Amino acid sequence: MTPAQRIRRAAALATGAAGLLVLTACGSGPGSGSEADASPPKLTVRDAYVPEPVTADMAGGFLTVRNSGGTADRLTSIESTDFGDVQLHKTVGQQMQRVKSLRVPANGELRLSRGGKHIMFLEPERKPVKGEKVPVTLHFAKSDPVKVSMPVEATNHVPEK
Ligand SMILES: [Cu+2]
Repeated sequence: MTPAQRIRRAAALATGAAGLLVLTACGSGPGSGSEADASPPKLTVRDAYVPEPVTADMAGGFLTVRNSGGTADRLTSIESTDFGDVQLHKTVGQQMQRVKSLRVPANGELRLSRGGKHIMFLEPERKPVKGEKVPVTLHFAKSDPVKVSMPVEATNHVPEK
């Protein structure tokens, strides 16, 4: 949001003249352009794969989101026509925990990998088999959705570095 938009939004929410005065005083002055200087997030996805699951009720998914922009973003949700429920998980000790979103740092990457953060595919339409592809759409807080076709690999597959 630009400072002008923020002021308009805030002004629309404010109900009194006093509030408007305060907001005007807090508005951007010359020289406060730090946010505008940073380039927006620019995302690319690579190394996506789904190990063929051992059981029929869930599967893990891994990929790396690279951000070459100057602003961080967040992976907020994932959907797939092949699964009724897709969650974002992190691993704490031996336990998996659901998280609401995962940060994609500016000029950095979010790496999902075995034993760490991962995609949890639940309620499969049918069990994914090696050689197939799992279509997913990644949703981000700032960037447009990204569609990825995740290849199903062998259960013990480890990606090359
Ligand atoms: Cu999990």
